[in-house]
Amino acid sequence: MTVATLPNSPVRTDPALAGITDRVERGQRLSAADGRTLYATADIHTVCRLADRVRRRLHADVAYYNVNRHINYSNVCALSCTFCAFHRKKGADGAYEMSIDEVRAEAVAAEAAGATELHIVGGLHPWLPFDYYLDMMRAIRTAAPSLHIKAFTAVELVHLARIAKRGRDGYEGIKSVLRDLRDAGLGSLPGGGAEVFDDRVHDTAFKGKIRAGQWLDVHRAAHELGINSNATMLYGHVEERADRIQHLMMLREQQDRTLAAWAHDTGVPVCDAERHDGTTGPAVVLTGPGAGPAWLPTPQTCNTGYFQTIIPLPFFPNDSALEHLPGPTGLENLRTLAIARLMLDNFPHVKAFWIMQSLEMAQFMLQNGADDIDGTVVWYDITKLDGPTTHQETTVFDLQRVIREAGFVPVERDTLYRPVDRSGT
Ligand code: V47
Repeated sequence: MTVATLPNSPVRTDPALAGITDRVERGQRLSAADGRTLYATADIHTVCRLADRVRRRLHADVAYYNVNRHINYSNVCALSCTFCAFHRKKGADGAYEMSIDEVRAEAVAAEAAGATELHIVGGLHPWLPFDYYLDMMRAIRTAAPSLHIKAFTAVELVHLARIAKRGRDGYEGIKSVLRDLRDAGLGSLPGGGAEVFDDRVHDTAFKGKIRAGQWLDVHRAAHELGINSNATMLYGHVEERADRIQHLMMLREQQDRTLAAWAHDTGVPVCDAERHDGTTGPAVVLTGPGAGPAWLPTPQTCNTGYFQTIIPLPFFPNDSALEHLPGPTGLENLRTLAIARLMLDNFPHVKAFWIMQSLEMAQFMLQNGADDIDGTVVWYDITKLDGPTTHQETTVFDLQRVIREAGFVPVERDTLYRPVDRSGT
């Protein structure tokens, strides 16, 4: 029997990526044009390899998960975003709101099951008063004091400022609502509601929602109050790839401003870089060759809050008004996550949210830029990966298994990325 030999096949890389590779090796910031090149190239291997290089500089072989619960307290929403299959109008079939007692019971059960975090978001409910949200925070804090409450997207917070009659006070109104919620128990903000920072996309897919400037302002206000937050990017619907790059640039610029003083004090490199509007300004780059844990902001070293994590969210068309769209493919999801890692050189973490990406894809993503896969979740109402059920739970054992199989050391973290020590339990 003869065995056919394969012709020599040297690994080929796209020459268009040479400059980007050089910049990543040197720890220089990538431009918007670089971002567009990373999308245009057929050489996805090099894109992923570069993202992995940067990810390993920051986190070596560690990958994070947490033990958490998501609570979607109500799906009643004054808005009708076309990408959203979650919202209902008051009184419509399937519309619900949880009572404070129900939320409290969930919190107690979560704490008893070992959760460290509650992630709470809902629709823009037209008549629940501001006290409902304060009472929710206080009830959780009293009944389950060990839980960190990560709650309310920027969109909800603008709505809360309105119903608390502080909407006319603009930035200060938002800040005072955040202060009240923080004093009642709020610990940090999730990254939802950002969608894609582009006016055309906004008016097509989520008209009526706050625009980019206001979303960024809410997070800026939180950071000024010492509250950490995350950021998302919902992609794969009516936006263009260039819109995604612009979105990432706008997040990056806000983080530059937030981390400038911290970087100066800690010796993290600051250089000049292009901004999304063509001007230049100081840029904080956490991912250069000297990167490592010492280059990561922490609540101990940074006296403001900051963006911790970018979470790229692939659009799920099912049951939404944009159901006719196909949604992004697996490769597009992988590429987008890798590009997010490369462009957001001042974000400590990149999360592959397994609920939307699947555990299987989350493994690939850990090898190509991600360092976090979210947590045990249990109930999740906003998107459904496998059929109609909102029970979407995984175990710590499975989270650890997928992380190990991907070649990483699983580390349980709390919401602020501090390792959780369970040796005494
Ligand atoms: O804001 C809504 C998105 C977000 C759909 O901060 C959809 O750690 C896909 O923000 N297809 C909520 N996405 C989820 C979110 C999140 C998730 C995990 C972790 C964190 C974090 C934040 O889900 C919404 C919206 O952008 N969304 N509908 C859909 N059809």
